[in-house]
Amino acid sequence: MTSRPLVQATPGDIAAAARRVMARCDELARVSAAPGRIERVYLSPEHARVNRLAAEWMRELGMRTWQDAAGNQVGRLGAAEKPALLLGSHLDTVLDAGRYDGIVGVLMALEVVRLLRVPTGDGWTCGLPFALEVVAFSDEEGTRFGKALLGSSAVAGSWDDAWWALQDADGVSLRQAFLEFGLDPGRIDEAARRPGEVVGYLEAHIEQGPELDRAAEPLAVVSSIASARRFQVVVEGEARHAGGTPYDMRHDALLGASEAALAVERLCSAEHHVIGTVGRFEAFPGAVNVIPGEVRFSLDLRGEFDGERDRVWLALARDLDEIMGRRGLRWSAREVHSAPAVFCAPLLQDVVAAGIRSTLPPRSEAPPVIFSRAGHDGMALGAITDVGMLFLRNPGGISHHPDEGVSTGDVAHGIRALAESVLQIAAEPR
Ligand code: HGY
Ligand code: MN
Ligand code: MN
Repeated sequence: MTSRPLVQATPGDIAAAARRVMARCDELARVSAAPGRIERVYLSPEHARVNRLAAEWMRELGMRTWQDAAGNQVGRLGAAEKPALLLGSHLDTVLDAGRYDGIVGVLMALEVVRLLRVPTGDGWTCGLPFALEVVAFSDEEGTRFGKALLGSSAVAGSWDDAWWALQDADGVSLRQAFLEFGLDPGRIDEAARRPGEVVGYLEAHIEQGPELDRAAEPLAVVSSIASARRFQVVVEGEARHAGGTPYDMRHDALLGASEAALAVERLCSAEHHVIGTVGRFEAFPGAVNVIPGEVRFSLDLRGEFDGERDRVWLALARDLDEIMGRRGLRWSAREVHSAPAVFCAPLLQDVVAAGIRSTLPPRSEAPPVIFSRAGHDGMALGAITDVGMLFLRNPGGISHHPDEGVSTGDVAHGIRALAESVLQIAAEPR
């Protein structure tokens, strides 16, 4: 690691790059399935449109571009025989999303390529010991099919054929959606990278919480990414007349499920780094004058360590047995997503810290280091390569919401820090 900054860009270059990132975030925000809000899910027409835009911006930089077998949009600069350092993030969104979650990381990665590329006689190349690739992952959120990290799981070679049967809210299977998007399910393995092809994965992302804002810090090193498990829980009771059924005869699925949701809050808030959320909650038959006979709700459970997370899940299962037994209800849970915690590689944490130092005023204390409660594509990439992440301050810490934010100034710092991180990796003895 060298303490002398390696990036040669002028403040004007960096400021122009940050302005371009912010303008392109606004442009991509207009590609949505729902007017007036941002909604872009896997294998949708909107996914295809942002891939075309990203490919165009990659080609402008002289990158070779392709859409891989899982619908990820990829750009590469550098000799074909070199392994690649992967940069990037995701372009898919949650429902009614903000415009920076994932998006800003893809666009910052493109600006790093712009800063580090070197001209050749008829184009550009990458003068580093590795090639640079920018990957715009296609499904980090799992919004459409419930299973997250589908695009990055394909790149990591961990695709599970059981996922083909996953269905979206309209009953369209993942297999059918692939075919309609123009992808061949039989070729999914072609998206997989062999470990020797990749030297690492480095992602810039907004912090999806308030820590940096509260600390008045623009950037942070990420230490690890929380492990995740997602469940679809069903509570079954008895639908009956809302007026004629006395309380001692009721088996109200909604009240049992409501106690369950409160148990999630009680158990998780007693833990240091386990977080549980009930995000979707549906009562059936859903008539105002019928006692709900069935409730289906989602559970998103995360933890800094897999074991802590799993211990809370077992405690919750015991609570659900007690609640439903007391109320004469039945419950079941289907796990729809699971990803282990990923600990960012020490070398990549160090280069990200060096990158942060290179762009901020000299300081005695080390840059902030944050545990990411949010999930990221690095959770999948961790299976094949070292992962590093740079967080950018998000004013108010709001995310997965239209008010999600990041400042142009912090994006400028982030671009310089990310570029410096790449050069620090390149300077490492190989
Ligand atoms: O859910 C998450 O934590 C991420 O934003 N997909
Ligand atoms: Mn994200
Ligand atoms: Mn997200």
